[in-house]
Amino acid sequence: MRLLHTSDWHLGHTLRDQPRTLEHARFLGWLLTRLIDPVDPPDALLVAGDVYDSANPPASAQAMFYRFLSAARRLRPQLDIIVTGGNHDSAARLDAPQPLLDALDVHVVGGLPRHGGQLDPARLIRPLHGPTGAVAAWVVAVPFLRPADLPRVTGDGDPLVEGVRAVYAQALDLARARRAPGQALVAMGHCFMGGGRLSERSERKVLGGNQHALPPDLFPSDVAYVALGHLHLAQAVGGDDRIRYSGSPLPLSLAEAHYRHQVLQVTLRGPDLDGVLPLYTPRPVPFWRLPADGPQPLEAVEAVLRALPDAPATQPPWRKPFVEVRVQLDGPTPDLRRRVEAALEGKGVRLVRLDAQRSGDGAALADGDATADLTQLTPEAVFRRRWAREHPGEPPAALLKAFHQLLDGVAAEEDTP
Ligand SMILES: [Mn+2]
Repeated sequence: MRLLHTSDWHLGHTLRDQPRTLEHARFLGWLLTRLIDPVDPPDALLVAGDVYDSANPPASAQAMFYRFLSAARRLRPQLDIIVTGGNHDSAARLDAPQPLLDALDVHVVGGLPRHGGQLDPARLIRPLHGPTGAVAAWVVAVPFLRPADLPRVTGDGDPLVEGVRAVYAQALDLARARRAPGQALVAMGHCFMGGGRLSERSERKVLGGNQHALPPDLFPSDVAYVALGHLHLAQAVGGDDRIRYSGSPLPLSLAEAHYRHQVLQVTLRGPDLDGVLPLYTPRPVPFWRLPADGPQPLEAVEAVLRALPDAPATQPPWRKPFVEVRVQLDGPTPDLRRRVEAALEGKGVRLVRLDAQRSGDGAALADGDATADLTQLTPEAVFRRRWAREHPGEPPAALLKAFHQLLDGVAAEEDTP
């Protein structure tokens, strides 16, 4: 049987106030075409968390999600659709429409299901049907686990890691008990596994950071495939082909511009993994970091930006490239943003990040004098240290004079009762 594994849609995401709505609509439209691919249509769709970008997604993002589910069901009446919650999702919000989604036969697990205060593992497991309609696999659909969700486990080992292990063990045991010979075991999760590569800016560390990276041995060798969400770069964990992040379908920060965004087509043969194939997602909006080979002095950067082709007259606003501009500064440049924006005039791009690197020595205010105490430094000394952090040489006399005028003004205000 074939699974499509995807995650980290982050519907409702904005990049510096720029909506991603039409990019998401493009992706979901593309995904619908994959569901009805005449050559290799999937038998199940697994969405491993971070459906939404925030716990309070805009109504438009929720409408997009429901429109997708309803279209998917209409196009593929027999498709198994399993969705789990991520750390960006509100578990309760994902779970709230379950009575309606039950009618569509869409299985959503927003948060860890409980019954009478106890984990209810039966809600975590679902049969997956192969092309003939017979059960071909069982999925253990575990959502993002918050520390408060975890069972208390005593004994050796980190209590959080062992709590996660206990949840998977209980659910996997139940799935093992239900499956017939020849049926595969599949797990889902939204977590940070040891050995994964992080994106620079768009993933939050979960379960308290790196020290809580989960070990791949949560998934014994009888688990044919593990569909993970959370890391935005598609990757197999620790070189194990079975345990995979599909990555996000769209770049969610400029740092992800060079990822090859994808969903994964997973083939199971009987109880075993047969193969994993990346299906690359469309990238309707270019992401540019300029200059391409790193920060340069402002004049050189302005030349690079002015040399960009002018925007085609027919370009709709949502297709304008997202741009990060990287500048090397060697002194104060109060009109930096204005100059960059002027150089980009007419280029039809969206400036989402202006990265100014300064050639000062980068020292902290108290560097070189560990005993320095703000109460023992004059305001001018603090000002000089702050200057030295970002700029070479002494501060200009006019700037010092302006600083003292401000200081006198503040002192005069403090004197007034
Ligand atoms: Mn995410």
